[in-house]
Amino acid sequence: MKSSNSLDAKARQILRRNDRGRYTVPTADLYPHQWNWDSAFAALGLATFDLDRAWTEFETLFGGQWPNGMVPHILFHQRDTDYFPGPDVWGTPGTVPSSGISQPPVAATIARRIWERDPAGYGGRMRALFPKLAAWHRWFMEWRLEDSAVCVTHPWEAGRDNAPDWDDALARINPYDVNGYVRHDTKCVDPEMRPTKLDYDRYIWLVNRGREVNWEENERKRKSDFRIADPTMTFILLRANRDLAEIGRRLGEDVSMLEKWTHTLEIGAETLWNPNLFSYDSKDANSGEWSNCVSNASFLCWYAGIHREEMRRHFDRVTRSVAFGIPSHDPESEKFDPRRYWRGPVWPVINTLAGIGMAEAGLESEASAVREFTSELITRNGFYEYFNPCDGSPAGGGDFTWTAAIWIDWASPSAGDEKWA
Ligand code: 9WN
Repeated sequence: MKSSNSLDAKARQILRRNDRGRYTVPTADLYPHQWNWDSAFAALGLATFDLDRAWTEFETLFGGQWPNGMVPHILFHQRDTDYFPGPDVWGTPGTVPSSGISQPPVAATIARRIWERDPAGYGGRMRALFPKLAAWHRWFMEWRLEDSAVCVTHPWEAGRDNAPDWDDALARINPYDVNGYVRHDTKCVDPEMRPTKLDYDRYIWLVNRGREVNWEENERKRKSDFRIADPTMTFILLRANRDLAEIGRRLGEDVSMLEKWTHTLEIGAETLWNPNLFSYDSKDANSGEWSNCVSNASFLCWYAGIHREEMRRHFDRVTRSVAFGIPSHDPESEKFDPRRYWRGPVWPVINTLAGIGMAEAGLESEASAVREFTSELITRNGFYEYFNPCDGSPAGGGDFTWTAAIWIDWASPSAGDEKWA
């Protein structure tokens, strides 16, 4: 096992190595472009040793913001890679080639944390970013709400691609016009750790439907090919919106609209309480059906400032069933698969958000357990994308940006205990 000092140094080295100048790739071969929430985490890590570069990361990300406020989930700054699906498949109208969907909006929360390190020095850059963050949040409020909770329109939008949450909705899709493509991901990673071919066909089918309507949100909403209210988006936007309001207050901005949105999202979060499962869950906006999934996103309730004793009990239960928490899907479910991506593996990045929320809610022993799981997984194996919760073995891409970033900021013994808010 490596010492925490040498791991801190290795984490910084990974961030430097994945740095492409004005943005950071999640990992070199598997994901050779700029991903939205990965980039916010990259900024979090970079800020521990290069504040200026951390702000640049956000500026590049928001350089790809669409006129309607949407910030794409991938920005393709260079075209010469064999990543699939690339900009031609997405066929989006933006000036920076991009995907046509978004990703969980962690940016405001992370920007606040970084800004608090040096409010005077970086006030100008925070001020310039503030209206862009607000425009992105407005886009969610305008286009993604269902019963005040936030929906995803593609499994990639939630950032939890093949989570069992989407199985029923995807099963209704017949991917009739998808054929002859070559996957990039399975060239880099064992296919057993990735979504299946049928899942992928449906992801591409959904991209084809978006491209067909030129990614017009009103058309997409009208057709509603896939629309699921989800705890990842709802809890993360709720938290981000509170943080953005706090940033605005400190900048002397009018934050009344942000406060109104927070109130709406608080109501929306409660609509994701599944009374039969006694858990936060995702819900199909088209069919009204619950997914019946206790996922790692369900445990982001504390991060959103919401406490439910039942969730603490689920946490005890799911972490007792595995060697390392938090599994991305309930280990007692028949769909649990400890190696396949979002159907079981532990994701350090979600552990970080959940752990921070638990600490803020005063759940000290749960928060330390999550931090210890994460720290041990990384110390034993390195900076992988995700890990098998049963035996701790590493999975997915290696030398991963957000795993390195959360190590330096949160999981490393040298990171300290300071709370985020
Ligand atoms: C598709 C980059 C991204 C993360 C997502 C994660 C995975 C991509 C993929 O990698 O998604 O966006 O090809 O699987 O699910 O959360 O942002 O790290």
